[in-house]
Amino acid sequence: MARAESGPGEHQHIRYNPLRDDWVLVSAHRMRRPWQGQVEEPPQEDVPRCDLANPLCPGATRANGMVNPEYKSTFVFDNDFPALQPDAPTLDAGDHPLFRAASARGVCKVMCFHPWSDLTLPLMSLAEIRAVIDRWTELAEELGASYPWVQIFENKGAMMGCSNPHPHCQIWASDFLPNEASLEDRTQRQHHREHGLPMLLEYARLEAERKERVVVENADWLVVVPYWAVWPFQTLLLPRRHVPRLQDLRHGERDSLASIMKRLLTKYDNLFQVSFPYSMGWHGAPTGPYLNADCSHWQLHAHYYPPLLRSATVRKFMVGYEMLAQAQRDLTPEQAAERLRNLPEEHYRLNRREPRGVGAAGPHGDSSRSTSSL
Ligand code: H2U
Ligand code: ZN
Repeated sequence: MARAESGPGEHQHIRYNPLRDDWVLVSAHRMRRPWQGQVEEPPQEDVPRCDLANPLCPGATRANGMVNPEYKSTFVFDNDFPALQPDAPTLDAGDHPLFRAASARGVCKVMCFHPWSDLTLPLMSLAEIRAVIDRWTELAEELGASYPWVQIFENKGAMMGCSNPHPHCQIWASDFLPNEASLEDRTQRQHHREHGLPMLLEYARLEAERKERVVVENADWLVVVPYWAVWPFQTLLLPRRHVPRLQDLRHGERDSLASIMKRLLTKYDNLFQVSFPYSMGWHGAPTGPYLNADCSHWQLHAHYYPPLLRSATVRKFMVGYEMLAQAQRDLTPEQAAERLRNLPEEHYRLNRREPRGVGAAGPHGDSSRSTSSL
């Protein structure tokens, strides 16, 4: 079978994802087809800054009857509807290999990024984003002391299942390696064994040289639409040096991370001039008992998976061929990267006159956010 040549252009081809050990079908010419299918509601733009009916707001009452404190920065609480709980009975292995089960233990937390519901990460100041990164790191370290996997993830926008219009993420820690974690552990371990260096460190170096899939970069970080991206505007955020876990970042790297996140997420919002929906999450070397094991094959990274394809209201569906055969994408990763790269780094909402006049400085106000024009 013929594999993709180095310049596949508009011809359909398949590309290999070394991190998931699978393939994606790239059919760039399909972007020209008409769309008469489902259109989505555009993301909500008129979110009130504070609404006591929103359980994530400071002072609001949550589902379990607890009242949130008047928090001023980040705020972490135990999820009132946790998918994982610390206590679970030990299960028998099952009486047949086709009916296997195992016990699962863990904790689920929710982290509010900011007291204001009308902000999102790209509209927050660098100091406020840095506070989020610091809290992520603390949680990764604290929960990672005993749990093998600490999954930090953000569902942004109703389209990605976000249940509250308030900037927040979730943290699920488990006493087992979830599927994606064990898959990436296997592929990175194998690459390290065969090539002698971490897969994603080598990948970042190559992408930095090749440039065609780079969206934004700074001295410490690189964001690319990966060569094997499945979602139209999927990106991969990578450190330039070998960093196994969030808790291994230096202070300067946390600052440059805040900066590159703000630049990337501003571009995302500017693409269709909406608060861009996505699911994102961090992957790094496993923790708990793995803290004493050799994890040198692991490289910290964040995945961003946005569902939108051609406008604020037309999303990509992962159905049909994707469910039954393999993932397929329409525009090439290079085209997606070029579009994102060419977008301005000033947020579109900061150029727009808003009906609501807002003058108050934020809890961490600094010059990187013009709160008065939000
Ligand atoms: P999502 O927007 O990604 O669904 O995250 C919000 C989480 O907040 C969700 O998992 C939790 C939900 O269980 N939550 C509470 O724990 N208490 C509440 O009062 C509301 C929402
Ligand atoms: Zn990953």
